[in-house]
Amino acid sequence: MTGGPTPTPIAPADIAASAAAVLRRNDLGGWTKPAPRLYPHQWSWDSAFIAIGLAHLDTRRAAMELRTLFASQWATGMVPHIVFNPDIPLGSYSPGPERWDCANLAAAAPPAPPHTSGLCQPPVHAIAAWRIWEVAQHGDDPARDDALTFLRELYPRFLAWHRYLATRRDPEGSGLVTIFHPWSGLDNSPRWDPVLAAIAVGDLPSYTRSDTQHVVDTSQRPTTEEYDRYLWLVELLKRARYDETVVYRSYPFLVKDVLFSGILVAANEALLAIAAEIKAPADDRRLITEWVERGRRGLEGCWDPELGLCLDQDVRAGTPVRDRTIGGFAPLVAGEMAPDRRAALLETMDSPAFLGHPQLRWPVPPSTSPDESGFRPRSYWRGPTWPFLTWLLWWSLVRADETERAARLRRAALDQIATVGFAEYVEPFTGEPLGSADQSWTAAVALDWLAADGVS
Ligand code: 2M8
Repeated sequence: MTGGPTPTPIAPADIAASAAAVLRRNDLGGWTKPAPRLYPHQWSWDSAFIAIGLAHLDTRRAAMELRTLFASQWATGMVPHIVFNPDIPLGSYSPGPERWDCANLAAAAPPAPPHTSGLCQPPVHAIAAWRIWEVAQHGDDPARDDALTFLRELYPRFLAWHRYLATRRDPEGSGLVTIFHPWSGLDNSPRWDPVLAAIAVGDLPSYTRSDTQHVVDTSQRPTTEEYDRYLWLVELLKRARYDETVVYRSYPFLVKDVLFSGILVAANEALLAIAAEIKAPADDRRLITEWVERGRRGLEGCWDPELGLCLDQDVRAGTPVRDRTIGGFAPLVAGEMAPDRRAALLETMDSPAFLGHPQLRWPVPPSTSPDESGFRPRSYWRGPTWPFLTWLLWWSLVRADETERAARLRRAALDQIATVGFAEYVEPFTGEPLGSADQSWTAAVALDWLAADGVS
């Protein structure tokens, strides 16, 4: 048990080998756990980032990471946010499969085991698959053939996943994905505070948290009040038998998540590239192009000129959530902005509210702006920096041809890793590593950054 990982400085030349060793240690066969003890199951978007890192070690193993995850895809196309490891005792992680009870309640859940959760996380998967394909181009012929087979095999699954998000999670056709729970990526971000505040917790069956047994400094994790609400929302989803139509009718937490939506746009562009490579039907390509355009229009409608950021929308209240968080950079992730929009977003990024904050130990983005009242530098998604999200912004800057900025961000991120190791998240001012040590996606993005330099 730790209060936070001990900083383990790594010589820059050893980062690639150390990162590979982390991924090897967390490898459970065909998939990788996000962290040695805190997260013992397969998580959806962790696996996508992990596959990006694994691609630089072994493209076949990287492909396997996504194959394993998509084997638990629901009949609706949803990719569950957790696929539970059947080999570990109940209680090792909570809420566990017995609490979700998806196989029993949800008509669309796949046969269990493995059991799954009933939520989903941002669709980074097609982006990862395309990265695997790109890396395989530098390999031998059999590796390239296998990568093409993988793209052909997974393409219909990616399409079903994106279709699910474009329909059941966007019945309004707004281009924006509706999330049903804070466990959709950025768990206790202040982005969800006003929505959660309006929710009264009912008769909640008792539960025991496992996270605070691994991270004993509880200030680094969500509070009890937050956990009560998370678990209460799960109870409500169970009552709706995880049916999106029922959820949409009566459920209190419906948020148009701009970061999730921006990632979907980028993932749809990756899917278009995959569709072209495998010569998918023209109708598919037209549909995916429509999703890309609709997504960008949706994000455009969430722009807040005063904050210079894009804002999530509380569907029930019909209001934007006016918080400055990393989620506000969604249009950069989605790509292709009008020049004035792009300039405004980059200005916000460079401003003291984000990378230009004078107290930052490294100029990497905090999850919440230090200027926000909800900012907490040690609390999970309320302020710390998350290296995999630094990677997402870096990747988006590269795509946007912001070469200089991207290079600066990458240098700062690698310096952070060399100083504190592969921490789950990092206190933005002091540089203290927080959460779990040896977090897989931190190691994975380090490998991708190094490959961008030809170092690994
Ligand atoms: C965190 O989420 C889980 C719940 O899904 C947790 O707090 O127990 C988040 O950081 C999430 O984005 C991440 O995928 C997961 C595993 O790393 O941990």
